Amino acid sequence: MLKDRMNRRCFLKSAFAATVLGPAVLSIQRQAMAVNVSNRPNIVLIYADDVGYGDLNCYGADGVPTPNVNRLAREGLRFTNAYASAATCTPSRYSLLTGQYAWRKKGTGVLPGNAALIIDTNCRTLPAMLKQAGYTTGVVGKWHLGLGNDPALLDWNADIKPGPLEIGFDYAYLMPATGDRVPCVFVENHRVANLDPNDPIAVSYQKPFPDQPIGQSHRDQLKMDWSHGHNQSIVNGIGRIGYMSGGSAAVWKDEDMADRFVEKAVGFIEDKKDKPFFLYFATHDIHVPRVPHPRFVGKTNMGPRGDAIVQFDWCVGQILDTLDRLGLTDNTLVVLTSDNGPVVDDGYKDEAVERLGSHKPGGPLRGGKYSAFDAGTREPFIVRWPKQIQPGVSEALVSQVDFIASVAALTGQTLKTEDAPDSLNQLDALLGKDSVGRSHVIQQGSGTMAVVKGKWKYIVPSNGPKKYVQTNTETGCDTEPQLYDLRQDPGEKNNLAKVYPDIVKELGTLLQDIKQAGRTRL
Ligand code: NG6
Ligand code: CA
Repeated sequence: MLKDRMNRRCFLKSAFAATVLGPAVLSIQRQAMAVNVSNRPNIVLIYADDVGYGDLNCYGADGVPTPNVNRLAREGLRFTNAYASAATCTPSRYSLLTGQYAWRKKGTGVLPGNAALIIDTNCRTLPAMLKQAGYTTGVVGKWHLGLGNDPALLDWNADIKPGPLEIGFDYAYLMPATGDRVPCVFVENHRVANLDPNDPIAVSYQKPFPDQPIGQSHRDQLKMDWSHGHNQSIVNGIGRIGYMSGGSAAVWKDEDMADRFVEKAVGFIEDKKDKPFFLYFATHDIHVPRVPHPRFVGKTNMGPRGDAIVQFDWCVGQILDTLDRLGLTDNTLVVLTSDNGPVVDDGYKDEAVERLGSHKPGGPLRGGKYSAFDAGTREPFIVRWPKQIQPGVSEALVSQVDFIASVAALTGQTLKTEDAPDSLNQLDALLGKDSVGRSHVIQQGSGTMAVVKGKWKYIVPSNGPKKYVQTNTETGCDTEPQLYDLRQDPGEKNNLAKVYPDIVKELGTLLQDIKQAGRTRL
């Protein structure tokens, strides 16, 4: 302990502290000047799945009508340099809720559907902190952070814990992992919803259940065929990752999932509206399998992927309409963003590739989901709070990992050193009062990492494959160092590493220092 403290003191004195931690020190000062607590807004965080930088109308997509997201952008602040922490789901969500970069903790990669909870129940998470600030906290939608203590002991027919209720949420209605992973049931608080005790659920990620048809051998039974993976249990006519049996009454219908989540989210807002509330609304859209409700089918020319974007937009509209109806709009902070960048073929034959046309899911950016190139983690990001935020566009550099420190400042909570170690108070940036934001941000791709500082982006050399052939993703991996000028070259085409070796060195050292420090915020 003492040694740790002394190390920290030495560390503080280093040149690194002056250059890198400068903004962090500032952020602590700002935190001390917390906004008037009596002004606490409700907070709704709409977290899309796999929506890319170029997938929404207000970010340049013209083949997809997204009037509700457009409304949010018109009435709020639309960011052009906002990042998820990672290019896949679990690590981004882990960082969002804990304020710690996921790469600091082992076991935070994409989780199977029966994984144990990866967030320490002693951690002061975003919901735990907001609960202390007097908020009622709820999560509806995709979880993908594990449940229970031990996959071998997890019983889907009994109380399922620890989970969201043990890390600070008062209410939870969850898809446990992903739409393409078993178990395909919703968990409400500690229990599988609608479970018939006479038809118990069993889950395995090792072996199929006897006599059960699986996607690998029974393709003729599938209503949507797989292109890679997704060939294990067949649920609702769709091959999944993992095996499950039983629980027929509880098994979801993919077509109804958006309606179910909206119903639960709206119900939460209606029930909790008299006190400040925090709703984390994590949609399944537009992750695979993309099976929107029939009323959205054909709303675009892009097939299920485009139609799923329209369904996502409808969900956003339902939340905004509910806030209007209840007179909550003015004093509710709504944040809309996505967990990682876009992917077109993520394992099902849903015509996403064939019908993409001129649509660019990553907009002008290179790469996509899984990638250390910018499309992997640069996300649509819109913040609306009519009472406090002037509508417009912000180029400030912000990261989802900052959400907890920023909201702590907003609600008058002080973070301790051990809380949310990588989260910086960017409240001023989120409210449009600071157009700069962070000095740097770290991006976690699937095979390598990158750091953005000002206009520069450095990708660490690695031996990973340059391309994931099945998803057609450029990963950003290369054995050579890569340096891009994001301002001149947002598509990361022109590697300047050999031209500016000093900048390569500086950013490499910055990344190393942040890794070694174990934290970003002082
Ligand atoms: C991959 C899946 C992909 C998706 C991803 C996680 C296969 C072949 N691919 O392993 O379909 O589920 O994991 O996506 O199984 S995420 O958005 O939840 O991170
Ligand atoms: Ca995702």
